[in-house]
Amino acid sequence: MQVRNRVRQAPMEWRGGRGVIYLSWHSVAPAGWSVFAEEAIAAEMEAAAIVVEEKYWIHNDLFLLLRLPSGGRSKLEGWLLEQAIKRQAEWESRFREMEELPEARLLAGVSIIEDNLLDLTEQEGNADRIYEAMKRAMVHGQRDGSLVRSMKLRALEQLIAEHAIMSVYQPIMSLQSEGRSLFGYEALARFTKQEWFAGPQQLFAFAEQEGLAYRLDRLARRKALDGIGSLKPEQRLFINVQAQIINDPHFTPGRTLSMLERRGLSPHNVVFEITERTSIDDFGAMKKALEHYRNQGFQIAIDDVGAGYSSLQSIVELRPDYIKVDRSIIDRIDEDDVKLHILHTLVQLAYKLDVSIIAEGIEREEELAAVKKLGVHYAQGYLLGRPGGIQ
Ligand code: G
Ligand code: MN
Repeated sequence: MQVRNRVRQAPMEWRGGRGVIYLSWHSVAPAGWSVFAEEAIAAEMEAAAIVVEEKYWIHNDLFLLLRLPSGGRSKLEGWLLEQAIKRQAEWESRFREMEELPEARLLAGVSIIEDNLLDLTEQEGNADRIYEAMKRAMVHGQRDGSLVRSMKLRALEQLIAEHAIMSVYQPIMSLQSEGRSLFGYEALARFTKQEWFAGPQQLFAFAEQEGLAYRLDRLARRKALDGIGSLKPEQRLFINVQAQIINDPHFTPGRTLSMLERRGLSPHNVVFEITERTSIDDFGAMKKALEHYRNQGFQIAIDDVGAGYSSLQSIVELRPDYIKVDRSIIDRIDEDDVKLHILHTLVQLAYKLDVSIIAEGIEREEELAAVKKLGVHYAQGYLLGRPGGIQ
């Protein structure tokens, strides 16, 4: 293995940070890559878009040593990631097209060299730091999609730090009396800044993957309670909590209680909707945690029943007060006998267990009529009300 290009001495006057971008084609031997890359970099330099201080080729892997603008580490990291993502995406698509390699993937990673305070003219140490940075960029780039993941993580951390989250409320209607009456609302989190995520669900899923689910959930719960100023004492507020949250030492009712009391409400107004994104593996611990809340008057709903990841076991083990039937069962239920049978069975079960059923995702009058006819107690969906403010 031969490393071409030697480290050149950096100019005296410059004291900004530096960063490395690593680029490597996954499982192809890209014949024209080095010519392509050299030309692309020359064009970038010409346009003064980036300053490439040095290029290092190791076989077909390319390491670019870039000058970064001045600023704190976080700002430099954001800038470098943005530059890298742009080049990775653009060069990948251009090179794929040129070489007719539609499947080829360009892996990319970055790292920062924190040397702004050091004298860059000191050759010794400088080369070591560059080599260490090359290794870090290479490790970062080994996983497909590393740059985007890092960007998402930054965006998520920023969102949590800035509390860039709000709550909207979707009405839940009672079907038990003639006509429809308002039973309560489900609080749904909305993010004010989420350019890196398709929607709230993707954001929550990513947070879970990165171990930030607890913090995001806690923030969403607080925001949900912040907006309930006009909830009436007889109305219920349904708040989503992920099943895993019971492991969170901060998940204690104390704060929720005092927040409710300040608003003239009590635990009887609040229903925790348990969502099973991954299966619950310790029902014992879950039951114990929920017992604590129930003793204070909070109620429990099992969310998304009938969807892939939610199990009947949670109904057996947790004995909820409400069962929320997933909208996949409700969608066109009036035209599907199997769906009707499933809901009918769940309704029978609910009556036997003395539990209430809520049908989610009602979008059409026919669906509403069908669930009402089966004896479903409550309904929610765009037909009955979009997520919005509390009326
Ligand atoms: O999993 P959970 O039931 O908490 O999901 C709530 C999500 O479903 C929210 O993002 C909400 O906007 C959405 N939603 C609510 N009602 C409807 C509906 O009638 N149709 C569809 N497609 N989505 C709905
Ligand atoms: Mn829900």
